[in-house]
Amino acid sequence: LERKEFELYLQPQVELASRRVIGAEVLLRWHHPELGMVGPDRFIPIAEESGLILPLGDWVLQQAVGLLQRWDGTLRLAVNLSARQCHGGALLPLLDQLLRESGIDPALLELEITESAAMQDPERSRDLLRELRARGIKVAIDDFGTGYSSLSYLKLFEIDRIKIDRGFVKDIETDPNDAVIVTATIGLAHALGLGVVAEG
Ligand code: G
Ligand code: MN
Repeated sequence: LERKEFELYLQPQVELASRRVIGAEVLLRWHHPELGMVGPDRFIPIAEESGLILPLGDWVLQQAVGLLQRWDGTLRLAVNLSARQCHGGALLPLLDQLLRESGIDPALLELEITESAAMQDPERSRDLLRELRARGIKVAIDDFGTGYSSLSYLKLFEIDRIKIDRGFVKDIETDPNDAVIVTATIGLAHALGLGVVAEG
């Protein structure tokens, strides 16, 4: 962070009905002087373990809100939250500060929490998600179907969207099982009044 070696990549999200880009997911990349580009699958678990995910995660949120402030007010940004950020207690004060200072529409910010992070402490997660949504921030469950795959949290957590893991989506045209799983997940989400994002 001090050497400014992190960069944010934006993965567009396309609304299938209109075929329009409606926003993007913010993905971290580390440009290491010797290792070259390092993916988040390599450094996020280490940052999570060491606690460095907290300043890193704050930086990502600040950058995302800064982008939203400069954009036109229609495109949304999704930001990944780590388990430690969710359960650390500093997230809500930071978000309040960023929202107040930027004046952005909170509904343009979507926070993604993984199944496994949410299930580490279901009660606290439920309270956190409730607090986020009370501020008008959108909430998505990331990597749906890959972690605990417990449907009980769909009852417990108030969320806006489900993100179907890329592992189910990538072979959807050739693997009939994947097609069935994705179809069923979309049906479940829509019946619950939730949006769906297919990853990958
Ligand atoms: O860009 P890529 O698809 O390789 O990212 C893989 C995963 O890395 C994402 O789905 C997400 O779980 C994680 N990741 C990427 N950027 C961030 C970030 O800013 N914070 C956290 N906590 N995880 C991230
Ligand atoms: Mn994600």
